[in-house]
Amino acid sequence: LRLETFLRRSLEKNEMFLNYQPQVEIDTGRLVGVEALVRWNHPELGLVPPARFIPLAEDSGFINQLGKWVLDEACRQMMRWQAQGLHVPKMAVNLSVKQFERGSIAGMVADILKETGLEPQRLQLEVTESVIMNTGDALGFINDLHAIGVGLAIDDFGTGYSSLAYLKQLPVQTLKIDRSFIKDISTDVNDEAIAIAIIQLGKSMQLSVIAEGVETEEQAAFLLRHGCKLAQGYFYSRPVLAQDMLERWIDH
Ligand code: G
Ligand code: G
Ligand code: MN
Ligand code: NA
Repeated sequence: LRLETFLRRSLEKNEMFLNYQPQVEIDTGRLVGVEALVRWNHPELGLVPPARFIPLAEDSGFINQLGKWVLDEACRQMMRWQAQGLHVPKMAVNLSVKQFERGSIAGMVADILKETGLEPQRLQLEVTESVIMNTGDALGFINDLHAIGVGLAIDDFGTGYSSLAYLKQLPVQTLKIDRSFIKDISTDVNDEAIAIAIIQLGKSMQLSVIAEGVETEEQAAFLLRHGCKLAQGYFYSRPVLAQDMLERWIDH
């Protein structure tokens, strides 16, 4: 309960900030985008992990305010990097199921894009399979988002229950292979089979596929060999501050 009280005041107290994790093209090492990941630094509690506060924010409804703040901050950061000479092609932002339950969020997203000046095609919204399957009118909301020109990615792909028939109807451009399948990719035959199946699925449905949680060169090589061109994970970079992005990626 104390945590919830603290959480409610976190935004006004400027305790939230964003980290950015690079997404790269495996064979060239080229930066193709970043994923924004929210962090909460409380003066007494220290860094509270998102796994603790995101569910709490979802239960209390605070996620709507927080989600809006994250989106706004992430879009503003794209414009700041641009002004500093760093072109980051795409910004990926996670959406929570609760942000859909309120009704169409396309209006909110459109307002933020307009205010910040970020081109819609440079924003990619990540939704998990379970969000899509468990939200009554997910297809409607996703179509609304598609209509304003933003990209959509299915996060943690392979862990939910999306039927392929349903997937076919969704205007998504990207599948993110869940990191649980990448972890033992070269030693566990089941994980290997799942990863390969997702890569093939992406190829046949003309979707781009990005592997999450890539930690080793072997994993990257395996993915590339099987036709997965994009990756994100500690092998390339941990989630970092905006300033670190600038130092590491400018002129690349
Ligand atoms: O770094 P990692 O510990 O950041 O993130 C843990 C979980 O928190 C992930 O499942 C991630 O999707 C989620 N998460 C991180 N940032 C956000 C955000 O801005 N919004 C939502 N809804 N989830 C987020
Ligand atoms: O659920 P989602 O994919 O949005 O969350 C991303 C989460 O994965 C974040 O917690 C992020 O810190 C974490 N992450 C990113 N790269 C790696 C990695 O290479 N290994 C592990 N174990 N976690 C990672
Ligand atoms: Mn994600
Ligand atoms: Na994920």
